[in-house]
Amino acid sequence: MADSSKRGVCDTGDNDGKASPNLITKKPKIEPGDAHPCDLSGFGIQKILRDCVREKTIFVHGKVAEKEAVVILEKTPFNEDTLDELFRDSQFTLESNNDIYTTFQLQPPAHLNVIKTTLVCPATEKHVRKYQEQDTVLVEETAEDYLSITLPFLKNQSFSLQWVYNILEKKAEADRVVYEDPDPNLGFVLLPDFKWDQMQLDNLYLIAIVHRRDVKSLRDLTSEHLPLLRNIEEKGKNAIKEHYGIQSNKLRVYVHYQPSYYHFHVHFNVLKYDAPGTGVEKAHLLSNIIQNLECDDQYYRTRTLTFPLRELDGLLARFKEAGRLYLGSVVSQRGAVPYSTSKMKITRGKG
Ligand code: M7G
Repeated sequence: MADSSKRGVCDTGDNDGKASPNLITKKPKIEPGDAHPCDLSGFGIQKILRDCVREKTIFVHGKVAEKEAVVILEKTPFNEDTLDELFRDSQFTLESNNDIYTTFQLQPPAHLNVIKTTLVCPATEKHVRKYQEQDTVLVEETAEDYLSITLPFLKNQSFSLQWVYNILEKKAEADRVVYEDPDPNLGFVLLPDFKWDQMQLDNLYLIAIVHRRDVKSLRDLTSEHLPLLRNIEEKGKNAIKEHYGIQSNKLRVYVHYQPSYYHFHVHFNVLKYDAPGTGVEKAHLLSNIIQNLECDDQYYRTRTLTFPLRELDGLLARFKEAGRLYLGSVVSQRGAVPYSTSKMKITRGKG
């Protein structure tokens, strides 16, 4: 079994989200003006794609050195470990004072005033659409719809998986890997998700990416994959406990359907973090997936699966073209899908 090299965080048992100061791993510093692909000093803003006031995140479309780009700026949670420093070293400007109530503007030292920034460059039109504000509708995809509409669409139109292969082949993010099981069938790489800045545990978010390349999504899973799924659940949770001191019952472990990237992966985040994409219409708990496959090995190959699609998503257009949308929602065929009732045991009380 591969190593789960500890980097930084001390194991304090259940630490309730309190980060050790060692949580932050050393990151290369990029100064403004550096000839680096991430130099955003000349970023030309074209359009605000989405401004999430509550999440304090803004998605901006623009150009970096003539290339299409999307930049995501996000204000991150407070780090309890740096609060002392924040009070000690900030400049305070009085705003108002009334009786026992006083408001200030607090200007923290630069290193405590960091904005998590994600750059996608060159961004495709699909990336721009992914981040754009848009209405969402629920789609009910029968097993047949999957084969005739979704599968052909995703074979041609899905996002590149290059970043995934780079991780699996240690060509990128190798220093961020928290745990790896190298087994070609059961193995996976566990590392911090893009969305997590690793500054505090309150928004801990990791992904487990499987080594095997033949599982696109939830739809492909059968009981053949149970050992893989159980392995990810058990070893992923253990690694997080060991590395970050977070108990498994404080983790949300799930799979998206539809995912953005059709190489099987599992999301791990802390329960108290209301991460994007955790709604019931998109997230499937890994423990439920395992139980469903234990009951019916063809569960995900035969069921009608419901998921949200945004109005500019090409897949939604395909459902419309196929006549599978009706007045803004999908024509439901759930009743028409054969499902093995012999496997259901219904117990009814007397009377
Ligand atoms: P998904 O369910 O396919 O799609 O999850 P979603 O983006 O709609 O959630 C893919 C996950 O991989 C997301 O949580 C992304 O934040 C994460 N992710 C995407 N990229 C391109 C990267 C990357 O380059 N590195 C890492 N570590 N995570 C990524």
